[in-house]
Amino acid sequence: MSERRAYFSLGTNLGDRAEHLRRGVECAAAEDAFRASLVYETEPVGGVAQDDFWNLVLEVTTSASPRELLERARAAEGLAHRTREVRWGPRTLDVDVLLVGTETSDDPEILVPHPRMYERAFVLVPLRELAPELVSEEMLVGAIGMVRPLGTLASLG
Ligand code: PH2
Ligand code: MG
Ligand code: MG
Repeated sequence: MSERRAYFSLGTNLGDRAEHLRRGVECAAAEDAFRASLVYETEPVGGVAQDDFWNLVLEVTTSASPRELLERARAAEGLAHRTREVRWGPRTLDVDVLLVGTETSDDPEILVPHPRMYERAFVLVPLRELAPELVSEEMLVGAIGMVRPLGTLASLG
């Protein structure tokens, strides 16, 4: 498989959010070249009352398969001791595979493109920062949840 660009969404609203994102980026990127968006403070989407999230999007240039990228996402969540108590509830780190080049996957464990990504401003705003050709203005208008840029990951405590 030749290289193409793949995108992950990372989100955290429990514990040391900067540290979870930093370690998550390192783990999800593995040996691949990568770029990270700014970190955004984002309103929780999905109806569960909880603290604001910090979200970013990570681009990797990779020949890894969707399944391999899912394994990286799970490993990154494991590093943050992610537990699953409430669906869409608070979490130390959530790592989702969004896109893998132009590939699609209908494996129920790893749906690509991510089925809810186009509804969510916390995904589309940072994705547009890295890949403006993938996110039109119309898509942004339809997306839900307030987002506010905080700064680069390196600049955050
Ligand atoms: N993740 C969810 C549900 N809601 N809201 C924000 N702002 N950020 C998230 O990462 C997030 C969410 C499920 O994965
Ligand atoms: Mg998610
Ligand atoms: Mg997830």
